[in-house]
Amino acid sequence: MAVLLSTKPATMEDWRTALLAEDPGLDIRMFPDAGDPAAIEAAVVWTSHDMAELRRYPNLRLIVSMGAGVDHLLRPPGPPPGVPVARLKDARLTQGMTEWAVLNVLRFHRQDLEYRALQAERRWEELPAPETSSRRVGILGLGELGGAAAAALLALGFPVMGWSRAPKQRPGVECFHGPVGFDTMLGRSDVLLCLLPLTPETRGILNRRALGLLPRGAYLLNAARGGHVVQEELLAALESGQVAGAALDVFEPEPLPSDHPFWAHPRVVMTPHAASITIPSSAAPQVVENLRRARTGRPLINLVDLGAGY
Ligand code: NDP
Ligand code: OXD
Repeated sequence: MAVLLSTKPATMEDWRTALLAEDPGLDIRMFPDAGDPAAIEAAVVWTSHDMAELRRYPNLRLIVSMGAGVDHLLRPPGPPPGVPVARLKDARLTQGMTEWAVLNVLRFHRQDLEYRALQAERRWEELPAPETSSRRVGILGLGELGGAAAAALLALGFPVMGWSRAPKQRPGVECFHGPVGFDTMLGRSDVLLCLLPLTPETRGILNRRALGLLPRGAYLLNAARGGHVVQEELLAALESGQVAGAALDVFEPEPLPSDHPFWAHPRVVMTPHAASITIPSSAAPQVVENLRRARTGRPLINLVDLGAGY
């Protein structure tokens, strides 16, 4: 089985090394040097890869995303018909996102923006002590990443709520689902963290209406996809004070143009889609496991539900 590998040039070699460390016998073809298209049976790809290109390989029987999100793989034309797509569920990816979530919840909770502004003015001024047990955190998406962030924030003493597509039960987390659950949770979220996949249902979900449901002065954290946020409506909510601050890791488009108002906004903290970065050596075992399963016709792991879009 030949495996097509396609990602940013800077990480291509790391991926090759990591996959070969798991299975030295793998026949890895580094895109665009695929060789005979008929030899390619699996493709391990990241956002840059064009799905139309994958239609060149008549014997392709597995596509593996190098990340948790697969929205880029599913947008038209989507994967070649009948070819399953697997995603990553990786402990280090989850750890990275948990750290980003905790960092940014604490940043706003502990008035870090305000203290930095005071420092810039050389003012020695104590602000009122924040109360953890009354800072309610709502998490959109209670999957691999949202579930782990919920557990970490609960352990710090925050009241945590979560919203998912199907009803869920998680110890200590107040769980919501559906449109009524969405409105109810947002109405109580002093901090809203978005960790949803980007699908037709969730695109633009953080719009004027949703931001208006939040308690005035709430904070927004988005590390899911830029397409979840209607960016100009978030800017308006920041200007009016409805949203007191935002930590944003993802944007549309990426990179965010250098003249976009988010860059210089005093209430916006940005990272360049780096909340959690896939580490090839951590992800490689599950990728190679799936390649073995595809080769031997066993059930694949971490499969994406192509109908649901995640
Ligand atoms: P999962 O698929 O494990 O979890 C997705 C969660 O979202 C599930 O709880 C699911 O509900 C819920 N959900 C999906 N659609 C809806 C909907 N229409 N209404 C309500 N809830 C919905 O994904 P992950 O946690 O692994 O990853 C989430 C996203 O994070 C990725 O898709 C990716 O976009 C982003 N990401 C960003 C990174 C970064 O560095 N910025 C790094 C990695 C991922 P249910 O449980 O009912 O299925
Ligand atoms: C992912 C990402 O989806 O890094 O894994 O954004």
